[in-house]
Amino acid sequence: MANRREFLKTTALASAAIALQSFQQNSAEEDNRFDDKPIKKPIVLATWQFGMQANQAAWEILKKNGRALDAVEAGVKIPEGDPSERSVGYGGRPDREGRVTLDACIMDEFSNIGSVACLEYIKHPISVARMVMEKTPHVMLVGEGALQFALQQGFKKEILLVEESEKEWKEWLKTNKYSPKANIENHDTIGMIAMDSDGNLSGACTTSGMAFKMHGRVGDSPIIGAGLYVDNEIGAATATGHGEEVIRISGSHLVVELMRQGLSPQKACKEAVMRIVKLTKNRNKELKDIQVGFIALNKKGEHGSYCVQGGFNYALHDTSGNRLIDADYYLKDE
Ligand code: SD4
Repeated sequence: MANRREFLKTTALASAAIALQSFQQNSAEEDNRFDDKPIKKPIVLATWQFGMQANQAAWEILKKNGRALDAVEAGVKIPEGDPSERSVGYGGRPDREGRVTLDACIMDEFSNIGSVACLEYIKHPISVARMVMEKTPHVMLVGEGALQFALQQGFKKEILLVEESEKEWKEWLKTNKYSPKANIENHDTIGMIAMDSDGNLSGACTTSGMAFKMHGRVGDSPIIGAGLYVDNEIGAATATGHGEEVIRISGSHLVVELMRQGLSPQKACKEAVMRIVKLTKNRNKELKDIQVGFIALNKKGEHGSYCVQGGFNYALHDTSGNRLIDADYYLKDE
């Protein structure tokens, strides 16, 4: 009997020791995911050159330990409100009917989402998207309904078509064969992703979309999973370029899922672009006519980007300052 008791005691102790060891191993593995370097935060990334100014506005909030959500909204409002930025918000190029229609979405650390598409007359679609997120039971409002909601919320109705954009559109009407063209050097959707000092992630994406698009056309930018995706456990990604191609692969969601599988932000962006490359070739379309760029950030504060063709860059602001980084790209010397 004593022997049996001894045996049971020893076995119980041994199982407890094994359980403890395995718990410690699991915890160590968990920790190892983040043990290389201390996480550099806060941090904010935004597409294109105008991301520099946008980052500065976001940084004002992040440096005071503000929330990433507030930072990304404040950040993208800079190009939205600037009439000289002709592909976002006020001043954006119109559709082929001469109407400025805006797309935007926002996502926070709790996976709250809000979006507006084909919204006219409102300078800051990102703030309307945030209100859709915070004040409605829905996640997306479009066209007339989005405008109606914005006006109810107190947004001002304004003419967004500026002289320059109108001139360009009239010129385009004369010469273009009615096929909307994505300007490869000048794809200027702003997508911004940030991690605040609490380590929480949020993102925002806003655009006037492809210049001279068909009226009613919606790109990737207001579509959660395409133009933007945030998973507070893993990371965040956003896209710029030909929305049709980004939507085809659910681009930003794909980048985040690739990071979940262990890829670095850089490799995840590259893998997503390679998916576009493959599908374009399979569909016998010309890759040289396409530009798509992704930027991504993971929970370790690592970031990366990749695009189809050269010329895409992104602005990065962390505790070492604000700078512009050229994205690596697929179509070299072709
Ligand atoms: C869209 N992704 O509407 C946007 C376009 C873009 O510069 O990035 N334009 O498809």
